[in-house]
Amino acid sequence: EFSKGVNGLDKVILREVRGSSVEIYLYGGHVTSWKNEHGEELLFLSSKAIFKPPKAIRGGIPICFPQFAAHGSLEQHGFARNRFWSVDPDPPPFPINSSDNAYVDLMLKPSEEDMKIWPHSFEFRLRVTLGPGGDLMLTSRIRNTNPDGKPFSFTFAYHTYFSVSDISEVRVEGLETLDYLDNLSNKERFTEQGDAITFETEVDKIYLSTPTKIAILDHERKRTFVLRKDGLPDAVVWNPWDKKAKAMTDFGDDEYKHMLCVEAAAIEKPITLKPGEEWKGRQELSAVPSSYCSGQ
Ligand code: TA6
Repeated sequence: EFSKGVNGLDKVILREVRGSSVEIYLYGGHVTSWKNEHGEELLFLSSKAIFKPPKAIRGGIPICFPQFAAHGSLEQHGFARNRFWSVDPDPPPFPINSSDNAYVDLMLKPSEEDMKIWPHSFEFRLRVTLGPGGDLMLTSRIRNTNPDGKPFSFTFAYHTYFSVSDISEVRVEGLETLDYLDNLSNKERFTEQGDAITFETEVDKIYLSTPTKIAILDHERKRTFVLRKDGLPDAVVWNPWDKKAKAMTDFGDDEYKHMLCVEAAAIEKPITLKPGEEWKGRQELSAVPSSYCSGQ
């Protein structure tokens, strides 16, 4: 259903019969809440998040498009997360459109202003789906609608902030032995160790050619997040830790202890679309009791 969120910003709430729910702000096409059937919040949203354009909302699932990170003329992580999206008037038939899903279709097209900083026309359709078991799915379809025959290239990420009880009790499985670019040492390329990743300091790594499934285990809450992705070969893992946390005005000093970003992305190899071509990038999140997932 539609309702008004913080500062009167429009948001959509999806509900599922067993009680799970998702909230999406039209500002940024930004998922800010994903609750399980017990009403437990599964995503991190900073208590100091600023719900005021042009600042991106700190937490949930920011959409990074047409660029991940900062280089060239575009602002950090592009501009999709800083724009007002609309409800898609005529969504394309999505294959996962089974009747027991709750979903909403949002659409973003560039404004005249946007065309000045990124001279391409596109249609970005985002479907947010809450499945019968409380799974959260995001499907992005981006089409090049340039009238002048020009292709364009972009990088992309679902910048997902997971809520965790205590970052020092969290393990990530699925990225062992992979190569990554370390954002903390000038994007130098390293190879990850052979066992699950744990956290005791700032991490900002872009893992390359990652598997379609990544698990984030929260020991204390006996909960495992499973991230499944399609069309998104890379995965960013980020925790700002204490120093960077203090430097962010829209982030509580201690909040780094209760969040971890694991971001399904396409970064190393930008995606190029010719006019008329469409790219699809999907991520599916589920939260399962840890016993279910250990050793899988
Ligand atoms: O997720 C990795 C990252 O690129 C970090 O380097 C950090 O900048 C983070 O994104 C947050 O970026 P933001 O623009 O949302 O503050």
